[in-house]
Amino acid sequence: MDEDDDGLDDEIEGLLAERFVPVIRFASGEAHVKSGAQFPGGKEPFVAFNVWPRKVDGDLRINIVFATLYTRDGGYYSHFPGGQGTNSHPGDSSSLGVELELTQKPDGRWMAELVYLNGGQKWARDVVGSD
Ligand SMILES: [Ca+2]
Ligand SMILES: [Ca+2]
Repeated sequence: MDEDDDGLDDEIEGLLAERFVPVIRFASGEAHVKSGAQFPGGKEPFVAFNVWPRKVDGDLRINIVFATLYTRDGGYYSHFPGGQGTNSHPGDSSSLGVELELTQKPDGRWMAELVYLNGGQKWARDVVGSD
């Protein structure tokens, strides 16, 4: 099924997003990340995604943008005037993106490999790894 009519099966979109969702780790003292059954996976952030294919020099690429949504920002920022926690506020969101390269193997199976992670700047796969 391709409900968004982008030429890529929506189930494949979901599988790729599940496989390539970035892992976000927090400091052990992070006090503002919420947990509970209301969050998929049991804790924040709530992650939504958008997947779309595109051609780059004849090769098939897949772009995925992950929106990471939080109920509260604890105001932790290393350079904020006033010190840590002074910019605390409800809600917060950011996004991360990945670009994947799809290649078809001789046995007919498709393989997806990370090309880069985009979190404000592009990080190539040799920097961030592909696992
Ligand atoms: Ca689709
Ligand atoms: Ca799509």
